[in-house]
Amino acid sequence: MIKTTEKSVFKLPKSLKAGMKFPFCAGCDHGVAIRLVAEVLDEMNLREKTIAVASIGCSVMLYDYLDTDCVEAPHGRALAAATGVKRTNKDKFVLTYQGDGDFASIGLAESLHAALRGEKVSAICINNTTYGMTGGQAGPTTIMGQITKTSPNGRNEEYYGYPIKIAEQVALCDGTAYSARCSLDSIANIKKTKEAIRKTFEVQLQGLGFGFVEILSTCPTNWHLTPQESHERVRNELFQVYPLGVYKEV
Ligand SMILES: Cc1ncc(C[n+]2csc(CCOP(=O)(O)OP(=O)(O)O)c2C)c(N)n1
Repeated sequence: MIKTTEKSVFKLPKSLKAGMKFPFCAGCDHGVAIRLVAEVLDEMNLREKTIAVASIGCSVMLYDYLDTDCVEAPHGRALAAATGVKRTNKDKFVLTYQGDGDFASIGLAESLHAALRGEKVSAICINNTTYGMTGGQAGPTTIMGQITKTSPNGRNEEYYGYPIKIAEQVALCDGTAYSARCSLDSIANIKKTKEAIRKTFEVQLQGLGFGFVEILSTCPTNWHLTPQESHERVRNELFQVYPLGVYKEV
């Protein structure tokens, strides 16, 4: 046998399909987020009992890359689908992976009512402050002054109203057991995001109620910024509007 002193420093999580390349734009955080979900599923030994619900938007890619059972929900309906999946399969582990448009615009009723009902599912929302897949229109989390395809002069309160603070709103629901906002702009914050995902999964396993994590994310293509500038925007502009932290923990 050949002896080697080399140490393995990288291993593909079992919960990610082997031999696939993420299709995301350069600098998009979706790939990091999906990888973290897969790592936590592996570490908590949940892969075999997971049914993931993918939504519409760039988050739909979860369906192709996560090596667990998956269903695909129409735009905004991920938490309605997840409710049905969990209630009829109580022994399964059920998670949703959604964009902010999916979770907090077209799906706002489904999302908040799942939290109010205290559905024992885990929801992950990738907040990139725009409708990414359809080309960068204004979404529910587009911040004041942000220029998008449908707010060419910047978002203003008179025409568009104000952005929604998702993690805070979810925390207000009595059925919510955990709600946090994280970011993927630095190694330290990636580690915190992984811990928040783990916590979100734990509250489901403990039957405590609805678990939620909002992840501030980049969209370099539609923000017209480089990957590096995009993370700077997250730090310099988004952190003020969307402070990181745990908003509820039962
Ligand atoms: C019922 C319905 N309405 C609209 C669309 C068009 N649509 C597809 S993706 C998308 C935007 C998704 O934005 P978001 O949820 O923020 O996710 P992102 O792509 O930014 O990750 C829209 C409006 C659709 N597919 N179905």
